[in-house]
Amino acid sequence: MKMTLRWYGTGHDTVTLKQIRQIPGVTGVITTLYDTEPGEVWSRERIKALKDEVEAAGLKIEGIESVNIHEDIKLGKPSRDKLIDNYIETLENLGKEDIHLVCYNFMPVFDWTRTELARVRDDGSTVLAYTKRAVDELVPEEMFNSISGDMNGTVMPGWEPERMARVKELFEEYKGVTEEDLFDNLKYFLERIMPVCNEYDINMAIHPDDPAWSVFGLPRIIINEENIHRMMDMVDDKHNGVTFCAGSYGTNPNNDLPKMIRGLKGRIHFAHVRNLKFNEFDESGMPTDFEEAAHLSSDGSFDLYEIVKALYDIGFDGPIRPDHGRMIWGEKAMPGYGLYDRALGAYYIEGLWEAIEKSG
Ligand code: DNO
Repeated sequence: MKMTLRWYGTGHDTVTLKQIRQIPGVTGVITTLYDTEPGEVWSRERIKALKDEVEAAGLKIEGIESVNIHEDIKLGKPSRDKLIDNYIETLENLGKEDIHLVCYNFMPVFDWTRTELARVRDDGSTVLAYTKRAVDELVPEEMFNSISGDMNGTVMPGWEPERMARVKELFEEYKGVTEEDLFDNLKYFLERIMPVCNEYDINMAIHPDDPAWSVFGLPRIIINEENIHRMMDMVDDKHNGVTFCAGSYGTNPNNDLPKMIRGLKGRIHFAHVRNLKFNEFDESGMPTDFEEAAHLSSDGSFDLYEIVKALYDIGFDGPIRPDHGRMIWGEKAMPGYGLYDRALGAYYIEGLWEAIEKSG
């Protein structure tokens, strides 16, 4: 594995490349052109400038998270062909700059969903949290308003104000769009981009829906083992793979994370490793309240040793990153993406990896 940290770019991130370079074992970043809109072509010049900046700091771009997919592609509208042409051009430009991993998601309207960005835990740290009650009571347009005050002046991925301004309209467009439609539209997109991925050896790593169930009645498909395999089988190409995000799949306790990892050998192109803490469940055993914990197994509900061991056992050699961290030590940063707790997370995962390697 290659240990990395997500970095949003100068001017968008409170964390600097210089700081990232000082976390032991971190050799690369996962980054993006944060100010581009879905559907826009990323120019080779801008990609090169970003790459030069990262390399000057002694790091490497190990992948892009995300090149976002325009809603018209997810909706299967006629305008999708031109938008997919643009996506292909972006992939070509990334390939020419020797970047071979792209993380993306196929979630309608919202990226990840949380109801709080700064829930205070017993130790005084703050974390992102989700309560079903709040989702049931809120109308989607209000969700952004109710949490935006806690963003610490940053713009969170998937919650850009432009996108939020269109939420109502987007909900109208998704009326009647089923999970089957979404699978069809994803297949169409993947079939069109696979030739360029093969030409430039670009691994596409779909990010799961977070949380791994439908929110606000919108269809969500990348939520469990069965659906991931369906997604890979419908366009069977090794470049059509996944981002294994423990925190997203793990929201559903029926997803056996180590087992899922073992079944995805060769197709996990990128790993997000983090922990969650479940606080309440409904009668069917589904969580109705969870919060993000420290990476350490004993702080949350997941066994991080088993997750890292499964990745080790399948010979995972791609980029891995700690995922959302708690906000600690007075840091003011994008919720989930401060420096301190993610650095602790990286160090912990590296420790687990070293111990597994040496005892194996
Ligand atoms: C949130 C992230 C997501 C993820 C995208 C990938 O913190 O896990 O925003 O980057 O869904 O496209």
